[in-house]
Amino acid sequence: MTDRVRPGTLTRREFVRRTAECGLAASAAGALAACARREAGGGAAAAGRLGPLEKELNVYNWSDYIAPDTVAGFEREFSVRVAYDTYESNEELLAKLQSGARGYDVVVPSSYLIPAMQATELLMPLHRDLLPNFANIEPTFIDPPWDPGNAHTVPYHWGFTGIAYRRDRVREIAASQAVWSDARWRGKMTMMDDVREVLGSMLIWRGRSPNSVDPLELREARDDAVRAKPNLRAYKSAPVKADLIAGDVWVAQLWNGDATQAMVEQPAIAFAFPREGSQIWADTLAVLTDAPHPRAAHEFLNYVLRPEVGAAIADATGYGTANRAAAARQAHPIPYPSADEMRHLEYQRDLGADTEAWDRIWTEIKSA
Ligand code: N2P
Repeated sequence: MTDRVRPGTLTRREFVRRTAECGLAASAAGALAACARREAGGGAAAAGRLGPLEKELNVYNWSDYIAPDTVAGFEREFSVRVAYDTYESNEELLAKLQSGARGYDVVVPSSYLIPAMQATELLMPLHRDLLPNFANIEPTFIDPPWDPGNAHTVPYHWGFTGIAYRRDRVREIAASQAVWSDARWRGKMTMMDDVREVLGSMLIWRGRSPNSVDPLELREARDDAVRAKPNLRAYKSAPVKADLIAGDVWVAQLWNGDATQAMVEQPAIAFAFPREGSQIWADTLAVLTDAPHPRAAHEFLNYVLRPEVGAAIADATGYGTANRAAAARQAHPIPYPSADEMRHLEYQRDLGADTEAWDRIWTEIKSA
């Protein structure tokens, strides 16, 4: 992997190479996007280019982000053996790939990670002719800003960040990003082990954008995070569900679906939406450029896109699905936020070269 590049941009050399491949003049980014769309459209030869279905598949996904029988069902039907591995953050996924890990086929990056993965050629242009079930995708997620033409990714879930808490331990809770500085819950609170979530919350608390790259705003957010740190038991993401259920943690920054999963096991858990607003994201299914089993990877994506498979996953994970046909099968699908609700939600965006500054600040917070 090379250095990170600015969102949606390529090095000049890379741009020329890719446009030449598509038979275009290296003149306009629009032409490149159109080319990506053409590639994604595939053609009858696509299956042939990928060869026959392999016998194995390696999936690298977020923890608790699939239904219990999704993988077993795929293995049975396609006679493919799946090795399944999990991560807890986009940064963990990227670090793993940047450290040279090879062998993964399918990964599940969030929207903000996609431009950097595309620009560094980590993602394979999808062979859309192998994904007929892509037709089930909800129109909201077609041609999204983070992946024009859905060239490299299949929309999976969307969700937002809030505050999970134990109603039986914490009588009243401020539904506010201010809660992290409330010393009453010292040692009983966690924030996620996730730079975008921790700094993002602090920025929102001060009325800033969670995508800010303003050095002064970032310093202020860092200082707020450092001040809140003594109140925290740990930085812990999805695995904090077990601590909430056990009652060791009373207030936890958490994504809505993981909070729902915890509530199913412990009805005393509630979920609050911070009044200052919060962050929204969309997660996607993608195939790595050097995937050893690209055909099986496409088959898996197409399988997950089936209405009944997608509905089972959305039911098990508690997240909103990007699959309209799957949502139609759910007893209680999670409605996408209305325009009014969206005013309190901001999509996490790629920070480009400023990702480094964020990473540096995260190291400072962690070592404070
Ligand atoms: C799954 C959490 C995935 C949501 N446990 C984060 N984008």
